[in-house]
Amino acid sequence: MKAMILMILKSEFAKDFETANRQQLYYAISKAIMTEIADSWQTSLAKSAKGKQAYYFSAEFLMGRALGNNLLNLGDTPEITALLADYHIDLKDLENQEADAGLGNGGLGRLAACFLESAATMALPLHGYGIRYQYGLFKQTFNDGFQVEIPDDWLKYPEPWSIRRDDEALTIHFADGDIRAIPYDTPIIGYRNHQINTLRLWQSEAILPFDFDAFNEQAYDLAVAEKNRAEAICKVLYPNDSKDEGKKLRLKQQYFFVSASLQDLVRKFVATGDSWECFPERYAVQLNDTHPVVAVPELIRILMDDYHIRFNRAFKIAQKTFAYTNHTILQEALEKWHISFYKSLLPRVYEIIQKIDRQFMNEFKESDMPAAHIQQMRIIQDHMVHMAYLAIYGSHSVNGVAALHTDILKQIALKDWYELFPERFNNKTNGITQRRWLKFANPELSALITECLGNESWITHLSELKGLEKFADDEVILSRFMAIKQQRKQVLADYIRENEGVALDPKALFDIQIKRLHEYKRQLLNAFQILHQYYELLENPEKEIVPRVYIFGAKAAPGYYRAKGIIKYINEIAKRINDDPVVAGRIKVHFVENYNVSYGELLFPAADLSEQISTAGKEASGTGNMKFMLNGTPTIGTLDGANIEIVEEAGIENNFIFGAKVEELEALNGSYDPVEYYLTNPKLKRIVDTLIDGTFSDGGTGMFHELYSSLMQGASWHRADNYFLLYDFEDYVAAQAKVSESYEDPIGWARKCWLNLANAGKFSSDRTILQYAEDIWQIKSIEV
Ligand code: GL9
Repeated sequence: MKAMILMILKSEFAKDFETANRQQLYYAISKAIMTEIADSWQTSLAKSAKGKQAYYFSAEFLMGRALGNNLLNLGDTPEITALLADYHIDLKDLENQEADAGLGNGGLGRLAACFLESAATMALPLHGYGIRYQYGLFKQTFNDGFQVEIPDDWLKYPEPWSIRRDDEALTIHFADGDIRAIPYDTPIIGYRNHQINTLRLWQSEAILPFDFDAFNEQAYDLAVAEKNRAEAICKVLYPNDSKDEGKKLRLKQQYFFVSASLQDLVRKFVATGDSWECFPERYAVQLNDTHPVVAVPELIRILMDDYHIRFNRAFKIAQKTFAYTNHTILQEALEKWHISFYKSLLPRVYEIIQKIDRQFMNEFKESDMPAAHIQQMRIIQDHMVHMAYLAIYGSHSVNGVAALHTDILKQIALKDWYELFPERFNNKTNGITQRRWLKFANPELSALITECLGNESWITHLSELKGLEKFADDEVILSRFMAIKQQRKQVLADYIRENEGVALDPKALFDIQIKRLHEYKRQLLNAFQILHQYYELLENPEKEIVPRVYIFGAKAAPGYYRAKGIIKYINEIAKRINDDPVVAGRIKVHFVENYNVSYGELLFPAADLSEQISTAGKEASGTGNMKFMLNGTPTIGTLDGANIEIVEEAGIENNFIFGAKVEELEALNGSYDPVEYYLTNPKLKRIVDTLIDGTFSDGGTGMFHELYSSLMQGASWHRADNYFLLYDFEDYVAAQAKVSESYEDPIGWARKCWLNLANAGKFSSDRTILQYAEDIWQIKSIEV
């Protein structure tokens, strides 16, 4: 290993151990690992190819860093440890050289990453297909409290974890010309089981790098026009979380990676010489939200046009191959494409979609379903292609991502579809991988768990954490547990002081809300509660309270004006509170910059309280909630998404549940008037008024006033206080008071934390992925 690393340093950089810099060392070690695993990777792929395999089609894979996790999953690498010791190099230091692979927006993309890791660990033949964006999700900085976006140039330094395979490149046809799709393969390493799956990301390139004729005539822009057109497709990840942009380039991205991936599968299948009916017996394809749903007509197109299969037969093959996961019911997220885009960009695919739409009509016009309902379910409607409808009709399975979410799909959002195809609907509650989110992010707690349970089996069988319950009253264990929490809080505080220049007291309660910035997630409700605490202290300066540090981490989509207003507002609140000597040592507020996967690895283990306060019915599942729980952190939250299942497992008495339930909000049936709450609750009014009375400055942008209007007035496209902040405010304040009260009893608090950890077993993505494998894909674990 040492010789190999040295060789890479020499061949790639003409350096050695003494002269190489950290980035070069990181690269050389990573490449050496790639060399080490090459044989296992080949063997795994060959074994997998013998049976049925599953493919996760996703526009997003939020992988984060690879080095630390790969070392963890591979197990002992004494050569590397010795080498680092010899040259006094800290492994963490090297890990920090790696750029996060931030090719995703949030939960949906990170779920894809957890699934790949869990599948490899469970030895399931599941591979990922996606896009190799040149720029991932933007980096966030703050300028005077305003979010500023910076391009995420994650490929600036050589990227060791992927292999470019020019020999497997494919051609993709668009109406405005063909382009090449080049695969880059990244190994997905199972936990100490020699199973290695593949994430294949496609990069778009021009067929010819430049036009010599144009070049000779000195028309340089024209000479590279084709290259620019092709490379534009993979240039950047669209930074929207749960919002459909309806941009033509986005449709190009989707079709590009879907067509390449399907061509890749068809090419492999043709080599087997089997009959086409066997295609779904060899390949299962999971469509991660509607982003890859153009796969349905594209597979039919390939079968019809390249292999002369009739439409009906091709449709059935597609239907048996595809399964669709819905990740949100937010209306603005449901993708609809104007037919003019399809006609101009993908005319043949559009013809196939028309055939599918017509077949749907013909199939159901004589059913029990009223004709008007069928009309509302048309795949092509009002000159738009409805991707979710195309997905449901063109696949054999439709799943939601938490029990409540699946119920809402069946009873409300997709009610008509559920009536037509009840057998297609199923739930797969999300999960997270405990290797990254506990073993790697919190090694101290992992060691304590292993000590208590007597073995490490929980690392691949998370429900064994249940065995920790018997230590719930063991004060020695609980105090060691809380000491570890303290240590993780110190590590986080040190990091924030060094990188962001803010001192946080690790003895205070760390109350953390980290997730994308969205109105439905209600960071603004959290901010209002903080202001409430602040004003209470100003009124009673001597009041003793549990000291708290409120930590936020969130990126706002660059075009989401309101979300950016909320960031600025929280930063203004932070400035005011942190500068006020009256509350010093009692409340502090900090918004971390550039929250991403690596930052999450520091934040989740350091939390005392997990904020999961979305409006009931809006958060399909949430997965951050599970990461906190797994690190022994109680939730303050609404009965939304997977929170419901979390308290079912951990006990409602060990969490802090508040707020309206879905049924309650439904029953209001539009009669809710936030102004009433505002006028009848002077404390609340005073807080909401800080948006307009000059308490805080929005730099003259009008952002705060706009936030105020969104709460008080509504607009043509939404009701006033659409997300019920004022409705839930009082209950939230009361729940926060209970948190403080509970925290004052250290043993009682530790017990709550411990019981959350002990009951986190259900939320392993190992469980989730095994359910997909069994219920939807019908794939089996490989003998390893
Ligand atoms: C999301 C949901 O909003 C989350 O509640 C859910 O946990 C994840 C994973 O299933 O999916 N749907 C969605 O569009 N996003 C989610 O996080 N947003 C993005 O990450 C793009």
